[in-house]
Amino acid sequence: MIDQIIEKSDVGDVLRKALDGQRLSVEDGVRLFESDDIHVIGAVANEIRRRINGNRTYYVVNRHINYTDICKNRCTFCAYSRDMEDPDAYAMSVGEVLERAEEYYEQIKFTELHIVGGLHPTLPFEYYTEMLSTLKGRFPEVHIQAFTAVEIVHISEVAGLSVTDTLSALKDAGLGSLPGGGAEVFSPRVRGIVCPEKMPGTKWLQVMREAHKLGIKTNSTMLYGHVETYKERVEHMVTLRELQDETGGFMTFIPLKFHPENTRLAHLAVKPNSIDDLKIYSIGRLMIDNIPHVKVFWIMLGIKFAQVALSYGADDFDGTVIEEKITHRAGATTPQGLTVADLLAHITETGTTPVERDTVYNEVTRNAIGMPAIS
Ligand code: V47
Ligand code: SF4
Repeated sequence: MIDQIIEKSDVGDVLRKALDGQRLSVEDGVRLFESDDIHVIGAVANEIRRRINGNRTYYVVNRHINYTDICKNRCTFCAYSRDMEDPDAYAMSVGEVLERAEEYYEQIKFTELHIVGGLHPTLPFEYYTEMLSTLKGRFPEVHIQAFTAVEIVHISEVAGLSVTDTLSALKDAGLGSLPGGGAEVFSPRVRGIVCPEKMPGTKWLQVMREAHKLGIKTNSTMLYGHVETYKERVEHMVTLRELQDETGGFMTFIPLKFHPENTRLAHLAVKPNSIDDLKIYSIGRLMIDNIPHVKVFWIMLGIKFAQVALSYGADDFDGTVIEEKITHRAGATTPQGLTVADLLAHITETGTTPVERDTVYNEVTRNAIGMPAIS
């Protein structure tokens, strides 16, 4: 069936390569983005998704906490960050971070805390280690996924330590894995426009390499829909694929849809259209053949489209979240979080099978009173 469909497609030769397990080149990826044959591309991405993850759609019961919005970088795409003197700027104490975590633990027994923030100029190294050790002391079973590669470099500068020593110290304090943020688009041209103060993409990759060497798994992302070209998107994907060949430490690839409101890129005001959204998931699945999961962060994509993305290459629907500030300050109209019941309903509606996972993709089962166990 799929053979007949791809035969008629203008990108049939590229899709055939993907189905035969051959690697796609940058040129192949650009042709896929240029093609209008999105449903055929999606069908092939769905086939590959099924080969890797079957009919399963993973979800995680988690709680996001953004500990500070004060950031010295002030990327032009970011509506979340503030300067220290801004009246609504905030930085939580470790006690406040703990309180945030406590708020929902009794209700949903989350298995993951996802913690990221800005690059705060004065918080000391001990703030980060104490945050981790306090949370780990209180919630020993919960996996702490915290600090993007950009924060890790900032924390290492604050600490006066190498990246490796910083990662080791954070791991000893309770860090479980790194989220995928800060990658944006690796192209120096794009970074010069959207995040000129942010460290180069090569540094992001180096932090991930060091983390993987220490046995710390990580996610990977791409922020799309601003000034990047198709070629720059595909090159970003190939760069992730190359590092994954080397380390095997990436768990998932997460396309992040740019929200322009309240940002200094608001004048672009051309949000990626829905076809482009689907292409990102499908082409991401096809290009990056060695990262096992493609995650849809429904907060950024909207629930309905996130459901559709599950048939276009994505296999992971993240998560309960509970509180999200980064995209909501940039105009997102999605809810801040979802109940587990709603999450299950949204996944089930797609005809796929919801599977609760922990952060590193072990399956989770719950007993009669909702306590999680990893199987
Ligand atoms: O690096 C910032 C993005 C990232 C905007 O690893 C924006 O599981 C859209 O990385 N419009 C931080 N995106 C969040 C992040 C993340 C989120 C969910 C799950 C995971 C994971 C990671 O958010 C930043 C940047 O790429 N971002 N501003 C904006 N206006
Ligand atoms: Fe700071 Fe991250 Fe926002 Fe850039 S995206 S300004 S590094 S909080």
